[in-house]
Amino acid sequence: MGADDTIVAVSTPIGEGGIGIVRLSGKTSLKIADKIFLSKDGKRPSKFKTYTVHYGHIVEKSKVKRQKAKVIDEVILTVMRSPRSYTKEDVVEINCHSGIAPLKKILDLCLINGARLAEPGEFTKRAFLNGRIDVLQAEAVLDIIKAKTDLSLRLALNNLEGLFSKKINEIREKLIQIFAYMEASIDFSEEDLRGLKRDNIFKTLAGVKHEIEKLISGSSQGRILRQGIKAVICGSPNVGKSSLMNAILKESRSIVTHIPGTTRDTIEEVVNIKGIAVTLVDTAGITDTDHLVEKEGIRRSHVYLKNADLILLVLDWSRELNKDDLDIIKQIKDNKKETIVVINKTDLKKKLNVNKIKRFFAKNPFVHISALNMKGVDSLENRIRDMVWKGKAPGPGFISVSNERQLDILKRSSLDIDEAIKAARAKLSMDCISVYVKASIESLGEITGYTITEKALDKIFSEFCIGK
Ligand SMILES: Nc1nc2c(ncn2[C@@H]2O[C@H](COP(=O)(O)OP(=O)(O)OP(=O)(O)O)[C@@H](O)[C@H]2O)c(=O)[nH]1
Ligand SMILES: [Mg+2]
Repeated sequence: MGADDTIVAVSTPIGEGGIGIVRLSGKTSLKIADKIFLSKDGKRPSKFKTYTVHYGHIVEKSKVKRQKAKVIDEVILTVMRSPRSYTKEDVVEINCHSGIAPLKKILDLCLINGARLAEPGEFTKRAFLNGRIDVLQAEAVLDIIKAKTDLSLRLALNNLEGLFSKKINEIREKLIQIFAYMEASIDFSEEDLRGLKRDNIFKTLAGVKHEIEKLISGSSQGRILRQGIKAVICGSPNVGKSSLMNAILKESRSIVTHIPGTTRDTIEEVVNIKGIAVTLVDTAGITDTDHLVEKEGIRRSHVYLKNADLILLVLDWSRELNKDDLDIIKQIKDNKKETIVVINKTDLKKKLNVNKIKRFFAKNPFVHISALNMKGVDSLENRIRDMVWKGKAPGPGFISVSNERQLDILKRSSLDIDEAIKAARAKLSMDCISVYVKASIESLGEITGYTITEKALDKIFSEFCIGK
C-alpha cells in the first residue's frame, strides 16, 4: 500500500511555546534529516537506531562552497523506523523551539529537500492505509484530541484500543457465517446441510438485530460524552440565577446584585459536571419590558430555552410565587424540556408554597439550595448527572458510536437485517434473503474501513488538522 512520497507538517499548534514539533513520514524522511540536521557527535540520522533521541542543530547549508552552514535552531531529533511508528513508515520528529520563525524555517527546509506538505489527517490516514489501525480507531484519534472531560477521553481511548471495532467485527463475523451457510444451501438441498436449519438463520438475524439496536440506542450517551449538553438557568428577576451560575463555576463569572434585571444578556460557560461537559447558560430574568437592550436579552433567553437539553428553573424560597414566576413556568411547560426545579435562598425564611409548584412539576426532581452559601450545589450536580444518564451511566469498558457516519451505517445495516428477517418469514428463497445479509455485511465493513470508498475516506480525514 505504501505511499511513495514523504510528507511533512508542523504537528503542534503554531504559536509561542516551549516546544514545537515538525514531523516527517515516508521513505526519504531520514535522508531529508541527513541534509538539515547536524548532530553533536557528527553522526547522520540515517545511521541512527530506531527509537533513539539525538541532540543537535537544524542547519541551512550555504550554496557557496566552504562557507559554514547557518544554524536555524537547537533541536532534539527522534527517529522511529518503519514499521514500528505512527504511520508504519520511517518517521522523524524534530523538537524545536516553538515560534513561528523556527517552525516555518524548518518546515521550509524539509520541503526544499524533497518532502511534500501533509494534508489534514494524512499521518493518521497513512496509519490506516498501512494497516496499523482501522477507520474507527482513526476517528478515535480525532475524538481524543477533542475530548473535553475524563469520561469522553475514556470513550475515545476505548475506541482507539479497538473495543468498538472488536464488537463490530464480531457482529459482522456472525453475518458472514450465516451468509456462507445460505450460499451453500443454494447449491445443496437443506437435508444435505445437517444441523444447520432455517431456524438458525432466524435466531442469528434476530440476535444481530438486537446487538445493532443496542449500539444505536447507546449512541445518545456517546454523543453526550463527546459534545456535552446545554443547561439553561432560567427564572424570574432576582431569584439568584447568576448566583447559581457562579456557585457551579466556583467563580464570579456573572454579575450578581440585589437589583432585579441585573443580567441583561445571556452568559455562557462550559463546566465539567460529574464528567459531563455542560454548557451553562445564565439568562435574563425579565419577561416584559420596553427597553431595547432588555428586549434583545429576553429574545435570546427564548432561543436558549428552545435549544436547551436541560432547564434549571430557579425559584425563590423566601417569597410567594409571582406573575413572573408563573409566566416562566408556563413557557417551560410549553417547551416540554427536561427540567430540574431549583429552590434557592433556603437560608432565608420560607414563604414559597412548594406544593403549588409540585402541581406543575409532578414528575420533576426538586433540589433545595442556597447559592449564597454554596449549600446543595453538589446535590444539584448529582441530579444533573442522573438526569443525563437516566440511571445508565457509562462504565469503564463503555463503547459507543462516535459520529454521524458510524450511526448512519449502523441504521442502514439494521434496516437490511429487517428486510432479511421479513424475507425469511415470508419463506422466500435463500438467495433472496442473502442479498440483504450481504448488504448488511458490507455496511458493517464500512464502519471499520474494511470496505470503504476513497471519497468516504477523504471525508473522514478532512476533519483532522494538518500535522495529525
Ligand atoms: N439570602 C440569599 N440571597 C441570595 C441567594 N442567592 C442569591 N441571593 C441574592 O439575591 C440577589 C439576586 O441574585 P442574582 O444572582 O443576581 O439573581 P438573578 O436571578 O441573576 O437576577 P437577575 O439577573 O436580575 O434576573 C443578590 O442580592 C444575591 O446576593 C441565596 O441563596 N440566599
Ligand atoms: Mg442575573
